[in-house]
Amino acid sequence: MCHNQRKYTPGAATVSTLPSAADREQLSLGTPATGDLARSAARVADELLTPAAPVRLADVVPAPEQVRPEPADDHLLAADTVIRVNADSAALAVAEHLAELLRPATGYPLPVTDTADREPGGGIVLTLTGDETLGPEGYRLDVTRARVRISAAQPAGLFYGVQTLRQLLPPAVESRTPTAGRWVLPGGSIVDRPRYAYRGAMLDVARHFFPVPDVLRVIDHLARYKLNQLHLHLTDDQGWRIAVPGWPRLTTVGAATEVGDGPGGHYSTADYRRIVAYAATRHITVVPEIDLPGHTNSALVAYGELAPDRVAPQPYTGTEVGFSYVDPASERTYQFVTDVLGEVAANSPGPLLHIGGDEAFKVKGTAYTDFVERVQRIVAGTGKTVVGWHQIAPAAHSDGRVLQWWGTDGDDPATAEAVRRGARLILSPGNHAYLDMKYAPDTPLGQDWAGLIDVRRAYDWDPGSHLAGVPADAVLGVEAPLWTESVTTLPEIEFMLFPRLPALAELAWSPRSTHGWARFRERLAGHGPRWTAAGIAYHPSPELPWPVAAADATAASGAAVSSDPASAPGTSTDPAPEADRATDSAPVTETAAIPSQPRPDTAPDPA
Ligand code: TNX
Repeated sequence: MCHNQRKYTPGAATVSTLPSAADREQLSLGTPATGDLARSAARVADELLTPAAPVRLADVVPAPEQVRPEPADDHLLAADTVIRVNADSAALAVAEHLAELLRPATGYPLPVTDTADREPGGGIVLTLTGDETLGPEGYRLDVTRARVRISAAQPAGLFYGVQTLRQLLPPAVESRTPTAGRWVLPGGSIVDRPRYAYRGAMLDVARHFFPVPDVLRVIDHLARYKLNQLHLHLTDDQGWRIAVPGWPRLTTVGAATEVGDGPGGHYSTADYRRIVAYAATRHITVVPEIDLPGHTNSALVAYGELAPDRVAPQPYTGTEVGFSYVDPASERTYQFVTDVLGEVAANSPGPLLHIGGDEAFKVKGTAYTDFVERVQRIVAGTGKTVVGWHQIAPAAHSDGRVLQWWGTDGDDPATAEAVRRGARLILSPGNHAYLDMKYAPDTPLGQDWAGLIDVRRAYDWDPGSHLAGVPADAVLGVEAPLWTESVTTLPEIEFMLFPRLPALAELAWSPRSTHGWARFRERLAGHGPRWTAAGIAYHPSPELPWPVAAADATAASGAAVSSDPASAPGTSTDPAPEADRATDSAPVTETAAIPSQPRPDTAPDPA
């Protein structure tokens, strides 16, 4: 699929053909993720046996704003370490989250007490301070021999400080079973705040449906890298995934398909609320998307009355786009849209509601802009702020509206003009941020219409100056979308997310002054053993200097691991969301917690 075919051309009536026939065959067969996934599986076993290098304060991803190491001030956690926090319910929840992260591997009880205000002393202290200079999401971390202190103005800042703290412990802290180790944190201090307020990832649960536990685990992955938005692409031609009272056939009929011949599925209201609530515990806001007026075949299958000819089409399980639409000339359509958006808004505490708007190739000119403008008013009526793919740019401005730019050439006058009229932007450039693109020609999953996206390509661009004619202050942030035409399982999601998601997270969080591929690839490679310990099925990108001993061992063992994605790395150790993890029943295993070796030399930077 070439990118020109996918660019929105007002008035173009083409049904855009997505992947080639060969690609499609591969997609609908749910091609076993061979090669890379298998090599990745081999690495899992090897890395768990490889002693990890000591973690340095400057190894954090995303790079913090300021880092001041004090090597003489390392802090050793102990079996009697206590976590102390202010008597504030949101801060207490962060402290409890920290304890839950650390208890399984350390086997320490790590009691949480609300005595941070009263008692001086050691251990881990989380304090809410009045220091507004840190902003709503910033934090300060001070590691000394005597104590580890995270301070922040808001609970979100404490939460991000906790994610940093977690990365400073040896990789085996990610293990779900007690692991013998010296739980050392490198001494010094970090002062940190995000560059952008919007730091997101998108999961397409429409092309393939993913059950709630998979989504919760993806939320955990976002939280590790300080992302704060999960955009859920809830509806598309191949399936409708969210229950709407009064429109039962959306889920009994519209949800029963997905790409290929899988059974589909949907989220009940309770499921959706569970996702939203779990995300909130990770300081992540769900941005729900109902894609309109195109990408609606599944709705039309359920309710033919919404179709322009009032005839329900056949279910669609292929991967083409641009052929379906709800009738923009029918009042019934607006009743439908009002009910659906009202329901989704009611269950979504966040401020944003995404209306899609992409690739409605058959709704042209003013029929399209009139439709978008009316839907923008419906969104405003729910009290939410509208987001749409950048194709909605030609529609009139509405208060606060946000465009999500997914183009590939950085020069888009229609979007720049919408920004001049007041729109703000989320940047998801297809050729840098699209996590459904292949890493390399031989990547067993994914597409390539926007190009190949290796880790460096995901990392090497600047959201602040990416789009011509758009001032830096119009950019709300960055989002990495994962479309799932070819992605069918949780390990496959992880394979496409890691290691690129952390690269995009760094663009969204870190000040531009920290940007640099040579150091980034080293910092990121150091996370490989962490992902292994967490059972994450990552792609072992050849661009990164993975810890040497593990790389050698992988080469020696070859790729002789099953090519069945079901045995891919992420499934090797039951990839449960953190909330579902067992904490204290498992046996003690000796793994990589003891930082007994200096950091191995890494491969020279090819740059
Ligand atoms: C474009 S990006 C789409 C999606 C596809 C994706 C595949 C956008 C708004 N629309 O419908 O899934 O390409 O890469």
